[in-house]
Amino acid sequence: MLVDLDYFFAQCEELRNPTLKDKPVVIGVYSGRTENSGAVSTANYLARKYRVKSGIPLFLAKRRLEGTEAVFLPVDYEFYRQISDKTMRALRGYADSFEQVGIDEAYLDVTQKVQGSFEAAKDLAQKIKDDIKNQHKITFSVGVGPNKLVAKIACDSQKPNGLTVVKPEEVAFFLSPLPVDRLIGVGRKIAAKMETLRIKTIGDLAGYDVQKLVEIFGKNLGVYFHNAANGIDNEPVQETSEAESISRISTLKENTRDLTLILEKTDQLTEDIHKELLQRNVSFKQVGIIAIMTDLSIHSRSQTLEKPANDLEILRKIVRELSEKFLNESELEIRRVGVKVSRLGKEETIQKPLTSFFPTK
Ligand code: TTP
Ligand code: MG
Repeated sequence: MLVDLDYFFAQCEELRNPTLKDKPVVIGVYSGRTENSGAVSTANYLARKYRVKSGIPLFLAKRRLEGTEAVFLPVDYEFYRQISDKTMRALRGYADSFEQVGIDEAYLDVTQKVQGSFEAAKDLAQKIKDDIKNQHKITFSVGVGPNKLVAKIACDSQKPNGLTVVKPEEVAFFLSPLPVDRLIGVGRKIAAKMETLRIKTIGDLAGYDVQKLVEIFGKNLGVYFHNAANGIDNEPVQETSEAESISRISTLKENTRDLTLILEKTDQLTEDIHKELLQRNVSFKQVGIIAIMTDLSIHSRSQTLEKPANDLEILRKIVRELSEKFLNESELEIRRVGVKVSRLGKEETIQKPLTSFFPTK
């Protein structure tokens, strides 16, 4: 399966402000030169109706949305990363192996889970969509196929909130009418070159003599195009490891050296991190704080524990000690603070079940 979160950055903004849902929403990368210079990072589907999409200049997006209730927001990558992490962690639990690609996409190998059945895979995909919608209020599109290549194109064919299953015997029928540039690796230039060869669709490419493709595009690309057009792909889903640390960072209400104000913020961050530790059932062996000062310099302090822990009180105590110590060692006011736990371990390795302490016969 390939899972691709819907209009991701804009969906995150809707998540924290649901009143945006019935308005066109545009997330912009503002270059800062003038108020409107920059490009569209993404837009929700309402904005896309006005031909506003990733990559177009912001001034053009503004013009196309003139007279609407459109809302323009700057990218808040940290927030999107948090939503992404949470969603990816949930998705991971449904897969035999899991490979995240980019902030809003992941491949799930579910072959074992569904014992090779595409019917069962479809049901599983629907269940994942429902579960994650209920728990995290996030929607996404899923493509199910016999390999990564087909799953990806299947996913792209129906968005947002889509579920598209392409069984092995349907691959040729599904792929052949699509334009060649739907294949990864066929960009504008190559598509133009192919058009001169009268190759417009994936079907045209699939039927094209492979020797000729090799002559024109070289051995690697030529063979790749031939295989891809025929839906052949043997790339495994490559397990990506879970993040080895959990961190949170936040801007203080005002620049300050007041320990109470700082601890108020770090306590919040600490609680948040602790929730995630419990959710993931992991312990930590290292605790750190990060301070960004008014001159934007970044400082960190950390402490390593003798034994792994997962206790909120321990975590809070260390964060408080580190913060106090850091304040004594610095002079500037603090602008942002962060907390980080690392050297994470699976909980069962530290806290054995009670029964394990009973003598065994
Ligand atoms: P995509 O998955 O390509 O786009 P999307 O999630 O916004 O929309 P959908 O999947 O429903 O078609 O990209 C994921 C995020 O990456 C997107 O929300 C914003 C960011 N992005 C950019 O910043 N610039 C770009 O040109 C693209 C394509 C994406
Ligand atoms: Mg997406």
